[in-house]
Amino acid sequence: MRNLSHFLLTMAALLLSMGPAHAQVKVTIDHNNGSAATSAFKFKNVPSPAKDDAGAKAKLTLLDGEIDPNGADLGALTDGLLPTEEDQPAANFFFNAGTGGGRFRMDLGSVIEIAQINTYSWHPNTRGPQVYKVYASDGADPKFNAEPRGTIDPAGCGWRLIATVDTRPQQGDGGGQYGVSINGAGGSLGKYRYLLFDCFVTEVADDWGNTFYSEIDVWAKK
Ligand SMILES: [Ca+2]
Repeated sequence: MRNLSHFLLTMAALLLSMGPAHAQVKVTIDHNNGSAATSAFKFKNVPSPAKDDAGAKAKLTLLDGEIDPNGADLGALTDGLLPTEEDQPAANFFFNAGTGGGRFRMDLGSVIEIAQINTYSWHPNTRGPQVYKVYASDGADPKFNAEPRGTIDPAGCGWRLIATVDTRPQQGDGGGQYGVSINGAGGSLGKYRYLLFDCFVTEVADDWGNTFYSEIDVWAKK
């Protein structure tokens, strides 16, 4: 039941969060299908994944949920290495089958001005699309909770909601490769040290709704 309630809370939160607070943030979504989806992760608008972004040195911590033992650890998200096929569990991070997603934190080591956050995924069907909320914090708020677990609202303990992402298509199972780029007005999302990704399943019709995340890039403003 925890899974379903997490899912329902999530959907309610997603709807509520699509307000004007995001006016300063632009989310670009690209989707490669068929032969366009290759190990190069080349997209129409979203930049390809990189090895030398600020995310490469980040420390990743699981805050909530279970990692699927058939997949890679959180480190796969920032190693600059990409899957070479559409269904390659060992080259992707994903939460356990039959669970409703989870949370992890990226610690960039110090406060930096973030220009862009890019997230990438690849799977032949329902584990392709991305559904998540990303929060950020500089850690300075006296109420700051570095590890908000479960249903604790990060926005109530020193985190700022940066974007709500949902790349699921209107129709079909959403298979393919996705690139998402989150950009701030004037080339900046703000100055932050921590990012928190609150990830949700793409569907609850079966146990296979947790996204195959291939890489997350964080770019400092130049
Ligand atoms: Ca990277």
